[in-house]
Amino acid sequence: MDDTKKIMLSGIQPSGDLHLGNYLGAIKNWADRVEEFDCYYFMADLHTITVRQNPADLRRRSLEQLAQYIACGLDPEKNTLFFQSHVPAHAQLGWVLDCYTMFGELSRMTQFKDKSAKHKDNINAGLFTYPALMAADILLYQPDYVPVGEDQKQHVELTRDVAQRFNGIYGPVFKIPEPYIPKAGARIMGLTVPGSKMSKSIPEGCVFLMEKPEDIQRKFRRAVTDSDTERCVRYDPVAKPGVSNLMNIYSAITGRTFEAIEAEFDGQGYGAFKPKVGEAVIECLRPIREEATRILKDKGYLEGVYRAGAEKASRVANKTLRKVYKKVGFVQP
Ligand code: ATP
Ligand code: LTN
Repeated sequence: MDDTKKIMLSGIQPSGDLHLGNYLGAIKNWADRVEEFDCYYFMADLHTITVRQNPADLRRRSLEQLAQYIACGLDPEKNTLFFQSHVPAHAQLGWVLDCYTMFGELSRMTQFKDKSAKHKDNINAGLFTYPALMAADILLYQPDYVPVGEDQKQHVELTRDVAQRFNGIYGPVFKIPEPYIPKAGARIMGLTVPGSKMSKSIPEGCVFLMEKPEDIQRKFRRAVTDSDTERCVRYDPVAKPGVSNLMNIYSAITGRTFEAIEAEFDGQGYGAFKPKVGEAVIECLRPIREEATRILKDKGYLEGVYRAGAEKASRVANKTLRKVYKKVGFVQP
């Protein structure tokens, strides 16, 4: 490991199949920055049980997610890939940080408000204190950057506040991390409801990484466009949220600017544009799907990856945890 490299860390909950929003908002950026950073990416399985999960599905999805991380370009030789539950320091530091995170702060978290409205019959304590565990996930590795989609910015800001509070009491224990949010793709909206983010909870508007090409194309052909009379491809998220979202997807995949996309489809209607975006997405996801399917068959390989990942992650995480335990006054074992 090169100690001079900056550190990047992020995680995704294996609570559903990975989708285009996860890929463009988060994973693609992780894979793009591999050479520059020392990178840690994990499956946030501890977080998933804040919402009730079927155990067999959770286990299957967790392994699938690891295979998909690798297929998206996260080479396990260059990135530390692991399951959060395999590194006990997350839960251990999570508890400590629970005691340095305020009730009022947690009450303001948008994700808590959304999820408690969605799961009224299971508003458990873990759902509420989840951001303190996320702060622990991050701070254990002393990262410089946390690459996430726009919706997670609030949690990274809370992490910074908690780290500053802790450092204020005990001295400089934690590095203060920055959220790292992509310019294109930070907030992909649903194809059926362009007013809300693409999410597995609205599957008709959500494109999954492992989905068949014909299903992806069908979703794009049915994508909601706008009822304005102009009907031309122009970026205007307020007046034309549906088309602007498709442009955002196309831009994130092809690297083209909005002006270039407007020029490419000049004089053509939505009918020509939608399948073109569909095709670009299909071609982008095809190698990922094929590679993930191949990797998933090799359980021995996956096991090797996550064991080595947990070992490396534990070494780094335990170092921070020991420092924290000492600072707060626990007797050394
Ligand atoms: P849910 O479907 O329950 O809202 P999710 O699919 O958004 O969950 P998360 O685990 O919350 O999944 O997100 C994983 C990562 O993907 C986070 O960094 C998040 O910011 C990013 N992300 C999720 N959805 C989008 C989206 N629509 N656009 C851009 N980034 C996204
Ligand atoms: N809260 C995130 C997942 C997550 C995460 C993290 C992201 C858990 N721990 C640490 C970045 C860093 C989510 O729900 N998408």
